[in-house]
Formats: sequence, structure tokens, C-alpha cells
Amino acid sequence: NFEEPADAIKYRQSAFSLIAYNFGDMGAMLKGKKPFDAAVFSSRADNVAALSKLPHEGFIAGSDKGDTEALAKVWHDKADFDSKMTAFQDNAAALAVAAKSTDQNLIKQAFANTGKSCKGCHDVYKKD
Ligand code: ASC
Repeated sequence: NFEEPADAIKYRQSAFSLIAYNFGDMGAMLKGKKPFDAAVFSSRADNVAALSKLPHEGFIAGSDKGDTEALAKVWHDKADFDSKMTAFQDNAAALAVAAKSTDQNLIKQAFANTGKSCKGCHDVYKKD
């Protein structure tokens, strides 16, 4: 277990950084900012699906204080926060499956669903 709230904060922020890098590269490909490479895209989608399971563990009690953008609402509305985190994981898993198809519309929809999960949680639980 984490020794200090700061360790939990660092853990979840590290996971989010890796998620943002992988998801951002996928977005660059879908937006035509770089060539679409199906193998790379699928590998990144697998990464996001695996990484999506990590941050939740870092939201331990007491880690609303410190170097974090997480709002206290995370702990006040824990059941809703938990369900949004699960929905994100489900969307990321579906994106990893879609990425193994050649259906660009399916991939784009699954990517959009995952992005909505990111934003939907940030809008409510993250400082702006
Ligand atoms: C990203 C990123 C987010 C989400 C969000 C999606 O690439 O860093 O936080 O996508 O902007 O709407």
C-alpha cells in the first residue's frame, strides 16, 4: 500500500500521463496529423485499456490534499466517481477491440466514446 497520500497522487498522475500520451497519439492519427498505422494504433489502444485500470487505486482517502487536481468531490461522490472510472475502463476495452478491426467508423466511434469518458470525469472531478 501507499506510505503517504503523496505516493498515491504520484501513482495515479503517472498512469494518467501514460494514458494521455498513448491516447493523444491515437487522436493525432485519427485527425490526420500523422499517418494512420493500424499496428501502432492497436498497440496504443491495448496500452490505454491496460493503463485505464491503474489510476483508480491511487484515489485513496486523504489524497485530496496535496499536489493534485482532483477535487474533494471525488471522495464525496465516490460511488459516481467509481462508476465513471469503470465506464472509462469499459470504453477503453471496447476501443482496443475496435482497433483490431479495419472499420474506421467503428474505431472513430470507440475513440470518441473513450474521449467522452475522459472529459465527462474531468468536467466534474478535476480542477480546471
Ligand atoms: C486527451 C486528453 C484528455 C482527453 C480529453 C478528451 O487526449 O489528454 O484529457 O483526451 O481531452 O475529451
